[in-house]
Amino acid sequence: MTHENPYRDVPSSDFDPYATEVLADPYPHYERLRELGPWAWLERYGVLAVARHDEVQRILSQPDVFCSSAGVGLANFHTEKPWRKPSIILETDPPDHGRTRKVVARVLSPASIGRLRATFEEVAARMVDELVERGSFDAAKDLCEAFPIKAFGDAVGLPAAGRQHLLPYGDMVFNGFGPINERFRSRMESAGETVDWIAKVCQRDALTKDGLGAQLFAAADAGEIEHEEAGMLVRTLLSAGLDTTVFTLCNAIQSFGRHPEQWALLREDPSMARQALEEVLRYDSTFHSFYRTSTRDVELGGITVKAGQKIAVFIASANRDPRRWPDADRFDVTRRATGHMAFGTGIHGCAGQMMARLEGEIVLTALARRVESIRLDGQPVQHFNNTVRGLKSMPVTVTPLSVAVH
Ligand code: OVM
Repeated sequence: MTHENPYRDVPSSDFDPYATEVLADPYPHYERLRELGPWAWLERYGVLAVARHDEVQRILSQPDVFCSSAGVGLANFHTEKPWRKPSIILETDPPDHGRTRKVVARVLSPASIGRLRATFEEVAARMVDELVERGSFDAAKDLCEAFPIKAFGDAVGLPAAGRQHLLPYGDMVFNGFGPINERFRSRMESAGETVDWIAKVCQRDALTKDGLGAQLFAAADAGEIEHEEAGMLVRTLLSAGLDTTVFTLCNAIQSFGRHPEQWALLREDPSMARQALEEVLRYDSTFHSFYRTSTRDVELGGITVKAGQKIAVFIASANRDPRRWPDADRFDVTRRATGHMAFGTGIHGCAGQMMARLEGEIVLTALARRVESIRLDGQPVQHFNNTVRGLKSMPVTVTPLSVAVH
């Protein structure tokens, strides 16, 4: 089925961002989309799309005109029923958004998460020591999944049992921003137990007394939000905080495995870890696309967008736009990658980005201090999801540095 293009000045495209072969390697497709012009009409889904850095940034910087309360997925909450209760931070607009965002921003502030650094470093050191000892392992499972599930899970204050539900839940959420396709449906078939466990651990009595979850409930005690809202914001931490960091770690190790000369730069100077992580996020963004909906007729990029229009925003494409980035397709940890939009931008820009950076920096630093070289043993196995890109398996062999750098 194709949707007729109501925009005279916008080229139509049969591009399907959710096709398996596109998800396998989206970048050539993004290039064609950017070359079509500032806008494209995706006839398969009946939405406008932007894929260039400039338009992506403009749209995300005008939350009053390009709103989130109609959902940030393909589904329009004004006309379709959301598959779960909308998020009270992601899928809301000002002024409602500001109240919840303020609480989450404090819980995830640099000062708050700075207190987690020493513990995170111990967890990473222990895991990486053991893996380097083994030599060959599945970097996706044994490190990129294991680290956030342990470190972030403990930080939130989750019980140890049941954490195997975290990644499948995120997989549902991120598939849910796309169409109701086979990928979403097959994930939902086994949803029951997962959703039940998530609901249970969003309750105060399931959480430790000193974690990030408890801090959200303390904000409710202080009258900043309702107690029920605190539980909803714990759900946000669990929705947005696991698959994203897991896949970012996967993409980092994969990029370094494929670019040994870049690994050599980081290994020689582990203090580059934070900068290198920014380049990973630019070059191989985890989050690929989400949507905004226009609240009125508005001119942008040479057209008049009609009120109530769903717009697909390809942030991973903006991060490869040659109009913004010299040699955009080159992975180069020495470049200035700040200004990438892997975390979005504007008032809805990732609230957990400092947490993500902390986790990424700590894992990369732990590796850089111990690992001479990373060899990918065969092709990593991709995890296919409608919105986020990462791996489910990445067999590697690492050689230890003869003298560990500390
Ligand atoms: C939420 C939520 C879920 C997924 C992603 C996200 C990227 C937020 O439930 O609020 O931010």
